[in-house]
Amino acid sequence: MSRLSKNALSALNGQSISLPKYDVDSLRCGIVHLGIGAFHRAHQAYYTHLSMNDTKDSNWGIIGVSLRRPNVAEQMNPQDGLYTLVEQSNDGNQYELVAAVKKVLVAPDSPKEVLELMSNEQTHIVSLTVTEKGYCHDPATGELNLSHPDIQHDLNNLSKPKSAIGYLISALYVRYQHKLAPFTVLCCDNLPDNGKLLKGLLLRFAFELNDDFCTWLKDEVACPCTMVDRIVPATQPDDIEALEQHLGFKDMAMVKAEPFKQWVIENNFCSPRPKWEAQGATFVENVAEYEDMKLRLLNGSHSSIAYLGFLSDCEYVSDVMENTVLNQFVSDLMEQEISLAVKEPDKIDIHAYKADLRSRFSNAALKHRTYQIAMDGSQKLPQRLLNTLDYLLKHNHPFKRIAFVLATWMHYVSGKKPVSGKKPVSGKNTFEVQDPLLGEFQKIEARYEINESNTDADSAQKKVREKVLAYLQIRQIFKPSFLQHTELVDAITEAYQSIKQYGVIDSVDRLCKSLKV
Ligand code: CS2
Repeated sequence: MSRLSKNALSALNGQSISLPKYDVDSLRCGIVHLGIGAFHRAHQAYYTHLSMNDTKDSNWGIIGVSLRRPNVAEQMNPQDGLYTLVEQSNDGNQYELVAAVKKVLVAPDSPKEVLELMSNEQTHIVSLTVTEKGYCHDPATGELNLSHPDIQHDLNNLSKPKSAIGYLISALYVRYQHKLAPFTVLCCDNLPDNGKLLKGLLLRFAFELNDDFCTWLKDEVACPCTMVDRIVPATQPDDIEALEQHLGFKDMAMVKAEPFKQWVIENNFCSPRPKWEAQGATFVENVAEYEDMKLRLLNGSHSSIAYLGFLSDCEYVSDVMENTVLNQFVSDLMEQEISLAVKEPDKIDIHAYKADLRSRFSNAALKHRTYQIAMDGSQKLPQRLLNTLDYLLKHNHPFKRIAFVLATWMHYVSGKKPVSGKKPVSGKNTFEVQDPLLGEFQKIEARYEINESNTDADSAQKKVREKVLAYLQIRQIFKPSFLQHTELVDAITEAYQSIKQYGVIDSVDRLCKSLKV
């Protein structure tokens, strides 16, 4: 079967796939995107594609950059950057061919080319989806981790950087030195106040370089905050096969996504930009309330679903929603705890928003793996659940469900599924934990595993408490105040012990009953 490329376009005409309405051969690039994964292709690149469809011009093409691996370049470049977006719902699939990405560069192979592009005045926007850990910061404090090996490297090798921060600084420094207009830095990762946070990291790095540059960066470079939303599971080999059956072409760069999409952007650009608002993006003066709502309700529930679900043998998010006990837990978590720490933003009906979330999580056509969401918890928990928890504790609001999720996460990071006496987990009991702080978790596990054996019930309980405290002492994740909150430590310890004894689902059931009394 032949590979999708520009040559295939005429054969696709008339098939059940929407084709670009702009001239794909004359794509000019105004955007460089760092971290071109599936999410960018299904979200920002798709909005840009819709915008070019609308205006029929091809002025806003994108050059994608991968900061580490060559796989996306290998998927996209042989296809002239083309890819299919497959929107999946229980009503069936919708297919759209996207041509907004001109090519993909692999930064470690061509750092000079990437920097030249970013330094060129034709580039108006540099956007990013480099995941939470790509910012080389401490998630608990939001500060740049100056001892991060990539930051250390970049401070000494600015012409051949490794990190996203290094690339941004290096290109902005050239623009500053040559008195060129800056580009807008558009952060599209799930971090609170993402634009502000990124600007803080850039300024911290620039402070090490040059004072005047620091001032220029502060005054001239806009880093709008954004709230991005679309559920985009990783593409699996059988998705590519199914699409091949449908299209008659092999598309190695396809992405699948839910039909829903949302983008709220701070109205703060220092450069021209596409008219994304004509495609449903919302421009506002302050994104914080939208961002908090999304991070806390959607992502907070998502991570909870991932840990509870994965340890209960639910492969997909929709499997969790099909389980009555877990489904009820997710609803109660949103209604009884998270919602207390969320303000309703302008023009949003929060009840409808939550109902939509439940139905989006239940989309069984989407096959979104709990394991995928569970990765990098150390980078995700602070903005998804811990800021909420902090608020709940300060206001004396209920918090036991979040404490339960934390206990589940503490089991998860051990890399072993808890085996309850009643229901042994099916399949393999151990699994690989993907997290930049895995080394820390392993140290804690090793310390307490030895001590846990051959102990009576009382000292076992004491050991569990010590283990919980050891996790809560990880400064990059948890606020020091959590350690002082006895009720919180008790609740996590109790939940941890219960999961060990009864497994996740029975423990959830017990917790729900105890909270309803
Ligand atoms: C998910 C998000 O993988 C994860 O951690 O929670 O990627 C989620 O699907 C998106 O933020 C939805 O907008």
